[in-house]
Amino acid sequence: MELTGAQILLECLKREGVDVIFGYPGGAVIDIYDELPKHPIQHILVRHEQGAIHAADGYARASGKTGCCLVTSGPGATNTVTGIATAYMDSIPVVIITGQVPTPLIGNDAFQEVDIVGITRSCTKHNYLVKDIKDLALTIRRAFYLAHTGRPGPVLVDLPKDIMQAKIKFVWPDDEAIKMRSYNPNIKPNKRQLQKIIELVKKAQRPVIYAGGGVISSNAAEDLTWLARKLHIPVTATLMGLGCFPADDPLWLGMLGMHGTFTANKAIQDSDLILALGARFDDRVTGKIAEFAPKAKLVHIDIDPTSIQKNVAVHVPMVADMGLALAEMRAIVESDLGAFDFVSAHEPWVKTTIDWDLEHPIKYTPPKKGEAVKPQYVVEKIYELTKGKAIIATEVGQNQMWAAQFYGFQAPRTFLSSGGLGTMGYGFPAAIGAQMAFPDQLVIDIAGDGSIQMNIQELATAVCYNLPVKIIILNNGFLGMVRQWQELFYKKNYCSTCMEAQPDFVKLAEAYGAAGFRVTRSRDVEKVLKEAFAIKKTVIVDVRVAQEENVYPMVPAGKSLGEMLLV
Ligand SMILES: Cc1ncc(C[n+]2csc(CCOP(=O)(O)OP(=O)(O)O)c2C)c(N)n1
Repeated sequence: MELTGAQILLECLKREGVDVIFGYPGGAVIDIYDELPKHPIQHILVRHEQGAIHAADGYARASGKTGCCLVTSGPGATNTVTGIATAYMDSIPVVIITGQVPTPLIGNDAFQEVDIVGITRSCTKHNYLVKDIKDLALTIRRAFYLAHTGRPGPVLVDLPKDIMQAKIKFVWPDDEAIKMRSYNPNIKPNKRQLQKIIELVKKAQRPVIYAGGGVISSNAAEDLTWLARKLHIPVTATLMGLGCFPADDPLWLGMLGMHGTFTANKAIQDSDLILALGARFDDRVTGKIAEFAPKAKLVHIDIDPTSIQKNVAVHVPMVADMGLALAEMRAIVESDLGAFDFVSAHEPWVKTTIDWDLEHPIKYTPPKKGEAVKPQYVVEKIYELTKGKAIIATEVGQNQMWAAQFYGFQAPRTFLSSGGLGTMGYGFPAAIGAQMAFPDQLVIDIAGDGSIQMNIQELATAVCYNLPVKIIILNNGFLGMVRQWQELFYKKNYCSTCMEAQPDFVKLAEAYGAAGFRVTRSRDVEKVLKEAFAIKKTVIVDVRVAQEENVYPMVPAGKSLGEMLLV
């Protein structure tokens, strides 16, 4: 039987396991929307296309599946670009379906035409314009294959309207057909090389594991935790790696980098062996590269060969899937157990790191009587009340760093944050995506008053689908992180960072049909949070926090990790 392009697309999405799609209709995709109700795919109508792509991204990060969004041509497509770049920088698998004007009109400046394939070339893993209905099914299959294999990432498929209306006999391409000669990610770890790494660990006196998002995306957190404990190696992680190792374990050093802990940064600078696992030596992590880990041999395992030796020179490089590499390493260690006493070998070093932590724990000055709530206290309370079991999304800025520092992440896929791009407005729609994946989980967006206003319109989406996402605004009345830089490095010239004319967030929540609370005193924080978490509704909690609180420690941009500013 012949199917239309729109029918083929939906049939393919179904077979790819897509159960939810985030989108926004328009003329170019109306044929797809016309078919959608006949398919077992739930469509979530967002209020802005940026919301659709961030929600698909949040769904992917939380669930480990590939996220999917559908938008129209022209402005619909361009509205997704920030979200595509966000997913690209953080290696998140999403497939973006964009409508396009009919093929005969392409290049004619037709109504709502943009060259979205050209625009997104540098921020997608790959992108396609389908010009012939014969290619449609294969293209969709390849898009999903590319999105989730190798180093994951966003793949865009641009679909002209006439292709959606054309008809052809539907054939589901088999696994052989989707293979591409030019695309063969190397996923197999080299066993000899792994043995060599274990030998290096035996010789090391001050080893550190530096884990990144690759550990989470390859579902390797359990093996990493097992190995760190067996080999008795302290663990630090990037922002993207939070949750790959339980924060209440004595081997946990905290996050490293610009707003990392004293202990993690000191450990990196003193270490003699660093195992960099699925991390890419971002400048927010390394600080001044020339002075990064001056005493250490570097081992780097990553799925992406172009990430290796890109920012720093490494001694032992290895291209492999992190999940396979750590599973294999675990097997080697298990078969060799008893042959080497890793605990005795590394105990003095572990003890040193614990002492550093006692000397310089992550901390803040509690408010004096009558002073405003400290934002860090709010995050601590959220952690206490949820016992580290919630899914936490964040916006960008100080709120993001306080969430990273003061919430003890216990499990992978419980922290959703825009790491690479630092996209304000990411957290709330991402939380909506995560809540769709896990309807019974507590999903919280820790927000700033600036960032939340970037995608506040998605309150309507959350309310419409009864998504009980909690938005906790750490409301300092400033674009706090920029203000902090102005304070520290620009002589307090607070130009355009004071958020005047704020909305009344409580009334705003209510206007959308959500619940709203305001907190102004520390003693009310716990009570209100409890109440908010108990309600099965979308909730905003507007917490008025100290306006000029800073995030510490801080490594000033361009300085080495050894040059931290402490509280
Ligand atoms: C889309 C976007 N625009 C601008 C920035 C630059 N920026 C980084 S942090 C920040 C301040 C964020 O303010 P707010 O959301 O109130 O959070 P706070 O830092 O106060 O917690 C800004 C403007 C950004 N990261 N993303």
